[in-house]
Amino acid sequence: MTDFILAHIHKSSKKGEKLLAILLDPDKTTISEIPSISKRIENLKANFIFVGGSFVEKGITDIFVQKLKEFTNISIVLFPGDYSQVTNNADALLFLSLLSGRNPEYLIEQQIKAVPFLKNSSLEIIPTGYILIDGGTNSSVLKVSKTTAIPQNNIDLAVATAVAGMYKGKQLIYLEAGSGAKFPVNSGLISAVKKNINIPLIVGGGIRTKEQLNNAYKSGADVVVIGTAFENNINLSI
Ligand code: 1GP
Repeated sequence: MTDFILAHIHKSSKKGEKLLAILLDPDKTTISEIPSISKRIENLKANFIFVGGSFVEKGITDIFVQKLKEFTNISIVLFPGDYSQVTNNADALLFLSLLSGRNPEYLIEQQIKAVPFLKNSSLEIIPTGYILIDGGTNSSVLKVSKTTAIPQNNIDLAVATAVAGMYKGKQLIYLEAGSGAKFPVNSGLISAVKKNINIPLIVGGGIRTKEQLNNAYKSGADVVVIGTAFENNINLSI
């Protein structure tokens, strides 16, 4: 097991260099699109490709990541909706705990189920506190996890949740407004969380424009994740 990706994020965070991840959902992208998609991701100078989704069929992620590897050298980080999406073909795995929810399935059960897949694995495993913030839609993560999101104005709860995650040993905090969110996580919330943790911060959900991207960066996001805007707009320039 190596720690290249987390080390990369830490180093960039210290230097104030902002990182971009493009999220690909194997349920929404076909294998035949991978060559052109890889080129588009390289043109955007993304640092990472996150791969995952809420409803991905078993075995698909494995083939999907293998194919991506043929067309790009960008690091591939698994962002799995469930344990069956774990594949050794990627570079790293966000080992997520859904800290904003109270459903044991996503706090510990899925993690236990993932262990047999991780035996002898060379994946870099990154303990990540995953926190859902209300993005104005009933997102897939909310539906699947049967949890509720933290309201955008409950900054104290979002901060306390992130700090608890850090004390529990998480190496990254991920603030998620949900894929296709109407509005991304607000700047006040991002900056309050950032001020209270000393681990890197990922922000995603509903980011569609350069302005929203820069806003998240300025507020304290070290890594921003863009999925829907990339999927829907082949001319996306950010
Ligand atoms: C990753 O869910 C996000 O955190 C991606 O959200 O699809 O809205 O960009 P979008």
